[in-house]
Amino acid sequence: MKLVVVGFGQCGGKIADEFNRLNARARFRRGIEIIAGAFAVNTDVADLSSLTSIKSDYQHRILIGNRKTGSHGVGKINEVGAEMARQDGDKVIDALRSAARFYEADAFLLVAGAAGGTGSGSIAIMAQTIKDRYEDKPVYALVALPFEHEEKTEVRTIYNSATCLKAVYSVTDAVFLVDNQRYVRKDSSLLNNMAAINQLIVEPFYDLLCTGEEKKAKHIGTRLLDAGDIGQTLAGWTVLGYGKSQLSAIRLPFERTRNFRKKSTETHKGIQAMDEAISNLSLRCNPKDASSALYLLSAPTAEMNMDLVKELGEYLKDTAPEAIIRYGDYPRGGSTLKITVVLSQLKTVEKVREYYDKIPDLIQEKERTQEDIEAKLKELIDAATAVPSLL
Ligand SMILES: Nc1nc2c(ncn2[C@@H]2O[C@H](COP(=O)(O)OP(=O)(O)OP(=O)(O)O)[C@@H](O)[C@H]2O)c(=O)[nH]1
Ligand SMILES: [Mg+2]
Repeated sequence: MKLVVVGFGQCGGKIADEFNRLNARARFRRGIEIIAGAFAVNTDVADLSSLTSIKSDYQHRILIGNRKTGSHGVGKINEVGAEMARQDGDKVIDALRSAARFYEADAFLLVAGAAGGTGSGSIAIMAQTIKDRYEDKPVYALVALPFEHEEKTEVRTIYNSATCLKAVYSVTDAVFLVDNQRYVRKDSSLLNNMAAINQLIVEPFYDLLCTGEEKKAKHIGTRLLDAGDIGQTLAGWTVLGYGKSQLSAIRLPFERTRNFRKKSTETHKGIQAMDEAISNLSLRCNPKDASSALYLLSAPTAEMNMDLVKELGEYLKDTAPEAIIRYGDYPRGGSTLKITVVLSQLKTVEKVREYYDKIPDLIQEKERTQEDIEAKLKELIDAATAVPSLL
């Protein structure tokens, strides 16, 4: 599956940059392309300059709203981000079309941080513009949710996240939710290491996108997971994750498992990798809420066997009993077994619900603060009545 990836704002741009690196890896290591074009859109010229992988011309690093924002971002006011996208949407479309491989793309993936200004405000507007223009290609979004400390300390965080999520959900085919806080769970040093977090965010897409693009028979599994399967699975709120197990020794491809004990160890390793994928999902959710799911087993040919595929399917069925499950096997890798899991069509997502539920109080508080400011200003003006005027 080939994607056109477009990042909005700083967060979106950095993650799109990481997708472009993922493509370079696929090209050099596997001789295939998985990204049909990578772009960054921002109101901030410095953010665009800090990217390293996306082509540095103005057709790939697209500056929007420069007169109004002075090329310095929109300072967390996502309504301004939305306005800039409305004004400069055509500029973005023209740039996307200029990509050499644009027409090879199976889908669009738009990326942004929910809590910022530019990305949070512009992603849904651009998703809508792209959808109207290219009706035959699905438009997916990947939205990064803020860290806990941002939710506690920055007033606009919740407001921006809720408005962004509502808008994005209503105009895209599926929304990948990625919770920044999840990535610092096990390793708090990551809190200040966005580059490392971004690598973890894009990693589950690697095999998922590569498998359908393989041309050599030896890398095509008995059950190929292609763009069609992925498209059938993805709808609405979506999470993904991956896990891996180290295989003990590299075996030659013809040396298939005959020994039942060895076979059960492999199955065990497969389940262990799937378990890791599920506990590392990009956002904490209840898998029982998923109406569709997929898993991709990627391992050396010698390690693949139908028992393993079957057991993995049963395991996922137990975890997400209401989901229609699609799967694929991907003969790749030397000594690791990898499992990628996607849970989609989630009926409800607690984290999103929490943002929405906080909005009425936030709006009331905002109105109260505004009234308070106006009352204080009026008091000061009244107190100046007796002061002679110089004007
Ligand atoms: N995962 C990830 N999150 C990021 C990154 N950069 C910023 N964020 C998160 O994104 C949110 C802030 O959004 P930004 O993308 O910086 O804001 P922006 O869209 O550039 O908007 P303005 O700067 O206000 O114009 C915060 O929740 C950050 O934690 C990144 O590289 N990776
Ligand atoms: Mg910015």
